[in-house]
Amino acid sequence: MTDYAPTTDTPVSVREATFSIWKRLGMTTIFSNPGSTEVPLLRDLPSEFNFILGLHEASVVGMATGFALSAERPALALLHTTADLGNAVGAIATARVNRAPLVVVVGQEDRRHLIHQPFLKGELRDMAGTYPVWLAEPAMARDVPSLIARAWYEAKAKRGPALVIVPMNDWDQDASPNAIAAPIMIETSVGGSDNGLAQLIEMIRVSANPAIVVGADADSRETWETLTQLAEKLACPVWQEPFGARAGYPQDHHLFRGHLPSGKSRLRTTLAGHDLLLVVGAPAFRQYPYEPGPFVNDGTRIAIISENMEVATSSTGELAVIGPIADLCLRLVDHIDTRNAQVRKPHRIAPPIGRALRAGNVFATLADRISPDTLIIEESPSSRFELQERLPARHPFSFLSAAMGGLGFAMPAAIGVRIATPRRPVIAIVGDGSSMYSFQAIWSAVHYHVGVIFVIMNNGSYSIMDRLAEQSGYSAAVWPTLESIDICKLAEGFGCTAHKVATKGELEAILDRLLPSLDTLNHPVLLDVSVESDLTFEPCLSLSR
Ligand SMILES: Cc1ncc(C[n+]2csc(CCOP(=O)(O)OP(=O)(O)O)c2C)c(N)n1
Ligand SMILES: [Mg+2]
Repeated sequence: MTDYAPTTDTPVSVREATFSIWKRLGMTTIFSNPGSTEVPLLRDLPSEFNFILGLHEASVVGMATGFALSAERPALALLHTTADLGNAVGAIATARVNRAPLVVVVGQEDRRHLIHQPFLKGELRDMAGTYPVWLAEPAMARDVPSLIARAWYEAKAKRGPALVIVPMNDWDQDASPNAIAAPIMIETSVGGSDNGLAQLIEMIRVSANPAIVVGADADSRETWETLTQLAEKLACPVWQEPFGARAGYPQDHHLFRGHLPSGKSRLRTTLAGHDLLLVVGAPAFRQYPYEPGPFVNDGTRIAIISENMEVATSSTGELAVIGPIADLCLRLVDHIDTRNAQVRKPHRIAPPIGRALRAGNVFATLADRISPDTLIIEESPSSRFELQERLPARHPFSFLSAAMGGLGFAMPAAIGVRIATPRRPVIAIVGDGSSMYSFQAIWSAVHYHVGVIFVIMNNGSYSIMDRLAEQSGYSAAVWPTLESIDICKLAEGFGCTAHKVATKGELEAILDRLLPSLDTLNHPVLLDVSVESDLTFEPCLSLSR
């Protein structure tokens, strides 16, 4: 898939990986006025490259600008740290205003002694001001090839100079442990351009066993409809991205298989056997925590459909098509053949057994009672995966969570949703610890008569942090428990109706009382539900399928 094989044991240097990307992207003409920071890159330049020296940096960038405008594709300029970039700023500004796509690589001193302010160290990030359309500094050497590929896409899409700052010792580092975090090819499907669509159709046509991976950006009625048609026509399984903030597919549909694991080894196992992954409205792939190795096994091709440039350019895969998702999926449906479906029976997971109330019991009790259009806003860290399995999204916009993991979102967001759509049933499911970040939002709900139910999963602790501490070998967590907080009293202090719930019977009784008229509820209700911590927490384990 990439021009070098990131999964093999053969080390590939950052320099070699970058050369292969430049060749692939047609950037074999290098305009430069080099210095010492460029020597490691330019040593033994492969014969395919054409090096053009400019005697001042304005000439270097000026020539690259003319080249880009005439060739109608990004041109490559290579500059030498502060002095070069400083001299080139005027020409970079001109390139921006002339709408010339440029990839500008700026050399930096050796990373290993930047801390000691070495000779030639550049304060480069802000030097060209706001003239670059995009700028990146690699956190690690092996990120350089991915960022250079992304710079190409950004320069092309935004038609201006995209800068990448590269410390000189990065070029000889090993690039191989990571796949390139940019697709090999990006096509934009606007104004009737069908190039990307044609490639997608061909990738699907030759695949024997495709699967679809959906994400938050596919959460709309239109996209759900077209994706369902697409999956049914392909008779293929559909997975939801890990840590997605919204649901990209009806999760009660017979082809839905669940949420993908977020670690690479389990991701590979889950997706084994598929020769094509069509990733729609999601990055390929969001991960947590870090695990070495490739995302997928050899032989699995990846194509991405996205409306979001950043998601597309930072995904690993063979092809990304940027355009309106529902429209692209519909056009795929029109162009692909129907395959034979093997229908699997939906699998219902039994609630956990035992006397103490567990998160699984709370979600199973809710699942039996909520209407399909209920919006569940999730902020319950240690039980998120169980929640997603037991409370499948059945309507568009019926699952919502904070996309970047910051706590304090669910309670105010639930209130905002209900203010925007006053009869929409809204339930926020929030950890006891998480509830503290925005608890005062309850005051607004009380004051403005907003009918939201807050279900507080009270396990008396930062349970997920406790599990992570155990897994990291702490003898004991340094943070205390939260048992002393009386959540009901806090809510009542804000004037909110609140109930303590300790048993399944109590939970059923209160939900049976509240849920039938949730659409007309005109004040917030908080349920402080005592649950036992799940002592076997593992991120994104699929319970059901
Ligand atoms: C604003 C913010 N601060 C801190 C964190 C780190 N953090 C993630 S989960 C967590 C504990 C959550 O506890 P709780 O809501 O009780 O959920 P539980 O793990 O018990 O299910 C913390 C502090 C964060 N994600 N966001
Ligand atoms: Mg907790």
